[in-house]
Amino acid sequence: MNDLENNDFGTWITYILLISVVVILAGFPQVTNKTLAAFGFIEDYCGDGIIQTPNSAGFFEQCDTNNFGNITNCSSLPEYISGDLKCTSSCEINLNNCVLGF
Ligand SMILES: [Ca+2]
Repeated sequence: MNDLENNDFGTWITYILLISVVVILAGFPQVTNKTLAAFGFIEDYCGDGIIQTPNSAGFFEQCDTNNFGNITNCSSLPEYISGDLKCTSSCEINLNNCVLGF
């Protein structure tokens, strides 16, 4: 019985370790680009505040964080009269908050 209890304890420790690894790996992609850049593995990435066409991942960024390049707001775009531009976490311009003119 005592051996069985010890085995149960070992099994729980294993589960806890596995869950910890999964939680750490699940959070890792959020810091990957910054971490890779900090160590010099990549130079240009979505989230560095600079629009690259393309960035190190080969993606042509439309915006980056609060940087929209020559576009200053929704009304600088044809058809739109007001509203706030958003830059998605994948560096694409989101016009959902822009108001269309008529
Ligand atoms: Ca970038």
